[in-house]
Amino acid sequence: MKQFITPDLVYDYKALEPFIDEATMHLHHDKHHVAYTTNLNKALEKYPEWYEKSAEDILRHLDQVPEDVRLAVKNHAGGHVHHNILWETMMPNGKAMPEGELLQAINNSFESFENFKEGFTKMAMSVFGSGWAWLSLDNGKLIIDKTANQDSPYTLGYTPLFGFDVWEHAYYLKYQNRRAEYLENMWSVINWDKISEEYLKNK
Ligand code: MN3
Repeated sequence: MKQFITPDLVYDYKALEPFIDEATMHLHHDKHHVAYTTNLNKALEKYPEWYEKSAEDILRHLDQVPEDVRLAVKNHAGGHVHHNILWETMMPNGKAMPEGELLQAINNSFESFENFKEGFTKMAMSVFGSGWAWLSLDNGKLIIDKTANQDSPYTLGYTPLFGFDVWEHAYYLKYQNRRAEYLENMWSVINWDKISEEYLKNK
């Protein structure tokens, strides 16, 4: 029977230093992400047919998940998928900005890349407590949005392209309460090529 697995990082745990530290990467990937995946599998034990679906599809159709496990599935499928996106859209020595069609679309939607960056950072700063800021596609249109906890853009009908994780576990070891400094440094480790690829696939 297929169950959900936590993918290995495709770069070293210390590859994102000094922006994202090695200890945080270990804690975040090996403990937090693994726990979301384990608990998603556990939540679906009574309904193994759901293991056959993608976690993205589960989040898109949460209302069809059996009610007794729906809340657990929402939280843990969300945590699982969102961290998959996070690891894939970070990289060492990331480019400062995207190129080509994605850059054009960002310019069209937000006037300029600088404007987009500022709006996205503001959105991430405005998350009260735990949650995420997202760049998503809403019927082909780029939007900046936020969700609380592990609530998912997929459940809202959007396709997330990348997100900033503003749960304290994502930054507290290195940055303590300095969320703004963490967010500023996140821009140095973005994998714009991967995000462009997802944009072109889903637009
Ligand atoms: Mn996290």
